[in-house]
Amino acid sequence: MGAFSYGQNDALQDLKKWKSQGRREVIDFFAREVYGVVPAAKVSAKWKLDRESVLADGAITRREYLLSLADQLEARVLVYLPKSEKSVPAFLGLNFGGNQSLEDDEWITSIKDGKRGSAAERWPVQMIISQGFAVVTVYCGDFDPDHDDQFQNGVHALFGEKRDEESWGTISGWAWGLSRVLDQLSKVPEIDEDRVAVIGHSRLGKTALWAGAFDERFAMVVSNNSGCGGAALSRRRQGETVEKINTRFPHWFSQSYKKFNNKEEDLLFDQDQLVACVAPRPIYVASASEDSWADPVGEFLSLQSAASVYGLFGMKGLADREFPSPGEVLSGDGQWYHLRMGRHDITPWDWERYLKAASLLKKK
Ligand code: GTR
Repeated sequence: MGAFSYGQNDALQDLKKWKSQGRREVIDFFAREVYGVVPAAKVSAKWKLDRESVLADGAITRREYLLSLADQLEARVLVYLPKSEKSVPAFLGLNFGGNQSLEDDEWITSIKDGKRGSAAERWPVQMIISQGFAVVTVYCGDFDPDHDDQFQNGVHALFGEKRDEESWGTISGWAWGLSRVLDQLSKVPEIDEDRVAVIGHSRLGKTALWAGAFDERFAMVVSNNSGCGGAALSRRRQGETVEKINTRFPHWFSQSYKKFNNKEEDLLFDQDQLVACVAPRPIYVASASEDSWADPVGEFLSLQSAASVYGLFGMKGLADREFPSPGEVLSGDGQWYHLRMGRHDITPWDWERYLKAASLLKKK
């Protein structure tokens, strides 16, 4: 496996240039040509505590907040807080199946009578809380439904926009939603909004990466099994390709992304540069050994390539590490990677490692 190198962005030689120009060019490229541009207009936001309950003999406080955008769209935000004298860091991520998928408990407001507790393994709340972190999650469909509906609803409908080639797709809409939740976390006194890690699995791992690369307020990024359009290098064309993803999920990206179908070499920047936009903030990319569709090697090489930007900040990242064997964790300066044994998923095994890496958010 050869080292993968940039070569497109000469700002990579110089920290000042990267900060003043290079990073901006990369973000601009990914907005216009990959995920789609968010309209410039601001929308109003209201944040209201709807309900609260106390669990585990007071060790956990659970709340549902309502985030209302432009008085049109309502997202229900489920929050778990550990008992703590001081404000705590948090993990913020979207969920696939509705907030009720986190726990088999009638208390949680259900999305479309969805199955309760079906994603409990994916969200080991007790474990996360016991390590001193809050959990903040929203059903992704509250921001945009995950199907091709010509952007008639969800966050896209809030702007009355005229769409063009570069208009935002669903992943960009989800990422924007995450930022709108972050805007409000200063109103949750138990959470320190400056220490929020954004996390996601699979399509939501692509979302977490785009959200964290774009919005520098996120203190850490965890992108789990994110594959094509996430951490994996597109130019390798392994597993899912740009053409395959654009065909199966035409609504995820901008229209302009379609021109790279089978033309990955024309991409001005590959996904490694998006990963680099997270620097110097900590990033954890993870793969699963049986998840060849997401191209684990491509996910690793992308992270490793981004180490050159961490290098500009005086951080080593995973620059000189070999691709690991299943079960191995690589921890570098600001960068982490692991290859979990098994299939495409996010499991307590993954979370244990994320929590360990995120412990640096506790020391701030
Ligand atoms: C697959 C898709 C992947 C990944 C995954 C998921 O069908 O090809 O890009 O996002 O779905 O989100 O579970």
